Amino acid sequence: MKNHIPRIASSEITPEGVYLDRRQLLAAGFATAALGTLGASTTLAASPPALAPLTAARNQAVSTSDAPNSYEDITTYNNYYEFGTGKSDPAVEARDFKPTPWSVTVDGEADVKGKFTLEDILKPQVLEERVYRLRCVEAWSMVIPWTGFSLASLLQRFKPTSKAKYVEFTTLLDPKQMPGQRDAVLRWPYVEGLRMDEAMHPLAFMAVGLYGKTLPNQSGAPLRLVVPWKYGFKNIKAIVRIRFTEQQPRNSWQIAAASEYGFFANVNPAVDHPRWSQATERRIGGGLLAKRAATLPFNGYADQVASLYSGMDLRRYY
Ligand SMILES: Nc1nc2c(c(=O)[nH]1)N[C@H]1C(S)=C(S)[C@@H](COP(=O)(O)O)O[C@H]1N2
Ligand SMILES: [Mo]
Repeated sequence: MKNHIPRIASSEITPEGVYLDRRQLLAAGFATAALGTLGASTTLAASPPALAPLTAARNQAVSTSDAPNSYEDITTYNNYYEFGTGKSDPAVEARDFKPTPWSVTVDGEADVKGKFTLEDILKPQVLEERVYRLRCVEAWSMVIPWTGFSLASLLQRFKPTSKAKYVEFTTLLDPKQMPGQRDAVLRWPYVEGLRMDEAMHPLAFMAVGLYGKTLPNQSGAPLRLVVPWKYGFKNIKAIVRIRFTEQQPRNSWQIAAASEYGFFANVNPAVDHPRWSQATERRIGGGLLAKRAATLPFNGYADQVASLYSGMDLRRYY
């Protein structure tokens, strides 16, 4: 596949985070818009939109040394039900999705509320790269080099009030662009949530890029959550709303099947899904004969996050 992006060695030697260059974003927007009008060209129409580079230093302290999956694996094996339920559907069905212009509405228990453009959101952020493991509830895993910024650095700007106990995220609702939303496979729009202390944890991340480039549509462009110690479904894509709440939000998978998917969704090899074991996982890209690996508590991030749940019965709060 033409889009296999080689690892950018400069990210290892850049001494510190680089402020996002506004021109990078504009370039991304223009690239997408230009493709729309030049769609008559067969080569262009057949290729995904050109994705602008996003330069950022790797945060080695939080990055895994596991080998990252290939760009091709990461962008052709996706769960994104707005674009179909098959793993290879989103790469095809999300091709014409428009992630620019974009804005995010912030409301609920916060002092700073309103509608913010993606540029507003990105302007003060120092982008960094983090290589995180992702463990899907379906018992497969990947290793993904994201570019983005800490979720806490974004949420603090909205000055959540003392009543804000949770934060809820919502994906765009647009059945015209998202054909999967014409089917009732889930209740739309897709909703996810975190407890405030989880959201403020330094590992919680907002991604705008992948492999040193702007996020491709199937990966959740232009803005998606990455919470590496939780099952993949918490990592909500194409976020248009952030709401601070006193009550625990009801997330889409819990609404769909509460006995199978909980609110916390912490990766836990000791608590099986009612229909399959969570004890092991298959690393995507390892080939069919590759050995399954043991799934680790909190997906291997227990040292950093287990204390968030001390005293909680994780069989009950799955
Ligand atoms: N809006 C939205 N976000 C979503 C999903 C979805 O169907 N819709 N699927 C989730 C699931 S089940 C997983 S495993 C991850 C997959 O992220 P990836 O495709 O970037 O690997 O996205 C999550 N975020
Ligand atoms: Mo998943």
